[in-house]
Amino acid sequence: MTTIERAEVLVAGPGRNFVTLRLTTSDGVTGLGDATLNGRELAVASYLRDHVVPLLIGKDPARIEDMWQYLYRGAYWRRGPVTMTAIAAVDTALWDVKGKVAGLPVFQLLGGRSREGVLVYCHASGTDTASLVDDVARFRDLGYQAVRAQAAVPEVGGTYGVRKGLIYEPAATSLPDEQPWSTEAYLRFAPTYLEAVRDRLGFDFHLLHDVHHRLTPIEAARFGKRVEDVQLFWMEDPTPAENQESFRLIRSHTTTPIAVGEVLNSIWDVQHLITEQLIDYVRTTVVHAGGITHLRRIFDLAALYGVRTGSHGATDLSPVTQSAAVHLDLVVPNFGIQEYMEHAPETMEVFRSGVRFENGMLHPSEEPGLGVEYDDAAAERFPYDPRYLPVARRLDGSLHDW
Ligand code: KDG
Ligand code: MG
Repeated sequence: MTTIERAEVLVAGPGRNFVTLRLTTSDGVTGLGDATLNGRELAVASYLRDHVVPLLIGKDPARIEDMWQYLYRGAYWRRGPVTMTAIAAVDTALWDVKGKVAGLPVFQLLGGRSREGVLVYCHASGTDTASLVDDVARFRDLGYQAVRAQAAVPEVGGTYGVRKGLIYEPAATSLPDEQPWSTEAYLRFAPTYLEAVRDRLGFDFHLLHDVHHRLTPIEAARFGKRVEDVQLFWMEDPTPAENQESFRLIRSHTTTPIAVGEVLNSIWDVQHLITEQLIDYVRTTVVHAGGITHLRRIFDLAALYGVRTGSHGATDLSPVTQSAAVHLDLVVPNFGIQEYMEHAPETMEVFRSGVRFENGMLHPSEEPGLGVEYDDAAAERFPYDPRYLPVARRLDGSLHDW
């Protein structure tokens, strides 16, 4: 019987930090899984190295579903970002292996194409309204059909989602940066820049906005209602989702579509949001929600309730996750959109990926498996360097949701 012979946890910082699991079978087939949890990377590396790798050696790599159940139920301690990211890495690597063994790209194993490409949205930002509008126009010129728009709120300086250079990277400091926040200033300003984008550039593209958990439910309801004429594709994470019930209040006040899920890790975390139709798009991802196997389960549940997919795809999700997402997006009937941020050139030196962008869409490679290779020699040049995401403080000094 073919077995898993080797499991390596690879930690490197090419442009930013990534944790990657590489499995090698007794037949010499390798598979990659992303295990990156931004700002908490080594917790997952240890979970894998110390508690999962010993369980993998000698097991049958073909039994993906059984391995998922073994790592989930067998741990006794369930759910949470660290556990679900570790399970995701194993699951993704096993799908990569299965594809290579079968000689087929993973999307073929998942049921084959439902569409020709995967519609993506990119990140436009600006330090004020004028520079934001220019940035949205620039992305439209590059062929993007969907653009997320964020601008710095004048009264509070730096704000979530505003790029410094060409690459947006919020985990930029060796201790968490402390950023000021004023809900009042945001609520006054954000609707005006979204309106300016529509006034200048029209309605023939999708416009998205990420609230990034900054509002209470009633504030989010007011925001959603205020921007209805802008016709957002979605407002993302209008309020923290620990309390799934709070979305009922937002829903009852506005027709602006709602997207939630990038920090959620399991089907149970999104169960009521989906079955009670409190959201329109579910943003759970391969890497933080238990891998391809579990994400497919979430997406299938969502399909029953008319909820579409819109997976997280920021740069802290490695090119392995990006490729796995594109394979799954190509197949599921209720696909909505995929987030896409270009990785830093250093990242792409380590992860050789066959995913390509064309006319506002991503396309997977036709190579067997996921079509991503890890370059060990390149990774050696980029050691792990601890980085934290910022925190947000209200103007009175108290901590806010970042
Ligand atoms: O690690 C956190 C980032 O991935 C997150 O802040 C990005 O909100 C985000 C998004 O929508 O891409
Ligand atoms: Mg987000």
